[in-house]
Amino acid sequence: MATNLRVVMVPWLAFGHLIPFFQLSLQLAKAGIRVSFISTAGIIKRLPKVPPNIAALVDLVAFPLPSLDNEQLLPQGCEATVDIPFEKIQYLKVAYDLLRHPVKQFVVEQKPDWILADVIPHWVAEIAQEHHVPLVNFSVFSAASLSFLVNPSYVGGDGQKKVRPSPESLTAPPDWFDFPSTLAYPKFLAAGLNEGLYGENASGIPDMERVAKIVQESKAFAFRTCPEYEAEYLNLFQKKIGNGKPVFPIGFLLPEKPEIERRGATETEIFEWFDFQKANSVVFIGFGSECKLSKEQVHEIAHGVELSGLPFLWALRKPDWADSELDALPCGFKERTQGRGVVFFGWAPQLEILGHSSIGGSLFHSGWGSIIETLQFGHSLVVLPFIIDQPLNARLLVDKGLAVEIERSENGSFSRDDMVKALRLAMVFEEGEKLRIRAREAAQVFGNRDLQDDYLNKFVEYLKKNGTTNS
Ligand SMILES: *[C@@H]1O[C@H](CO)[C@@H](O)[C@H](O)[C@H]1NC(C)=O
Ligand SMILES: *[C@@H]1O[C@H](CO)[C@@H](O)[C@H](O)[C@H]1NC(C)=O
Ligand SMILES: CC(=O)N[C@H]1CO[C@H](CO)[C@@H](O)[C@@H]1O
Ligand SMILES: CC(=O)N[C@H]1CO[C@H](CO)[C@@H](O)[C@@H]1O
Repeated sequence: MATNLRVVMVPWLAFGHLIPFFQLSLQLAKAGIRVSFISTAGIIKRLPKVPPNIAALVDLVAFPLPSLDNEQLLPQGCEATVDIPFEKIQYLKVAYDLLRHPVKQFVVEQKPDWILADVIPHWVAEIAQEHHVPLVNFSVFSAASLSFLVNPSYVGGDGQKKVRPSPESLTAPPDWFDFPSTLAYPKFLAAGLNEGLYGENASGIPDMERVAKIVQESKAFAFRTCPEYEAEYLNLFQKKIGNGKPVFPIGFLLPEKPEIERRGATETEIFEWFDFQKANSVVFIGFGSECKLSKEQVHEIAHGVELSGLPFLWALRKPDWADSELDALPCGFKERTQGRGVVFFGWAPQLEILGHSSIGGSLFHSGWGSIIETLQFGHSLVVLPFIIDQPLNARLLVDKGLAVEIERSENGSFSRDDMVKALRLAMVFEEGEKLRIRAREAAQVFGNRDLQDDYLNKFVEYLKKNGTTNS
């Protein structure tokens, strides 16, 4: 089964990117492809273990993260976006861009057949071109989100005049969409997002310019998705943005069922508590680690969950503004929800929790990775999006009848009463039955390993046939 094919992976330093790149590395190794996964030394230590049967094919390449002249801009030991506040991410990009030299050296020495890159390392496009290694952009976002975010006139080829779009343009479906769609950002997010995409920032290169370089040099695009969910957007991406280059839906890269190692005391308690709950009755609540919620937001969520009367399990990291775990929640919340709900601080075994039969729904930020993890079990979704692609993902889920989105005011605030309505609709109200049925049906796609493996295999075939060695 082993081939001589060698692939280099260059993911961005966010766990929402690192983990899918890591999963893809394991899958390619299973197909006999040799993979070099490039990251920083600190990140490599934080990755899951490579299963022993494929360890020989997965090379975890650890370069030290270059330090900045001004160390205050990026504290030592902070190597992933989750380690730093949002405003510091620009400095992480500055340090990350300095990896250009060791990565180039690595490519020169190793002469891989393919490079699979994220968009943040735009310099990989130059390395690929200079050393004649074909490049594939692997997107950890859905095709719908990228079709919206990547502006074809901005990324399309050299010589074109690049006009920075207005924030208002993000509040409606873009004019390159050639079918009806409801994808759009709420006004309160548009200005910040537009600045994030097109603003220069400390690294001197806007994110959309990074995207443009990678898009132009890529021979093909790979998406962590499948056409059963969003064929229309995959086609749109190929036509309008990918310039007709091959676009591969490579399936959801479902993680293997986690091996249950020893459980800590809190985890044991939770799973024992689960066993007393009715099937499909408990709401899982989790907002990931990248969006840092304010005190008002966390407290409003808490009040909404409390007033909903539903059993819940909330995975919450202690926010920076809270002095202690207890201080993160409204006064008396714990006592008032005793027996009905559990707040789990620290790292929660999310996949194992979502797979438990007592879970019936999820209240979350609608990040793409979490959507995949949740829908594979067919849970009903209640979405409250905050950053980057989350609002677009939420819209698409609502369009497809798979989620209820919590109402927001003009300034982005949301109320406990709207949360109660959305939660009860998704979990118990008669009117929500259709939604619950659709979500259960979605598991036949999202949780279907055979289907997902078929898509991945088509991509593997392409890598094997169309790399440097054979082209
Ligand atoms: C945001 O809007 C809500 C509802 O319209 C209002 O009650 C609240 O005071 C506003 N918050 C801010 C910070 O302006
Ligand atoms: C890959 O290569 C094969 C033959 O080498 C060719 O027929 C095929 O069109 C190529 N596929 C793509 C998607 O470029
Ligand atoms: C054009 C394209 O597909 N770009 C994507 C490449 O992959 C990164 C990482 O997921 C995305 O952020 C890009 O938008
Ligand atoms: C120096 C600079 O331009 N900083 C901006 C970088 O981007 C973030 C997020 O969009 C802004 O908040 C900073 O002001």
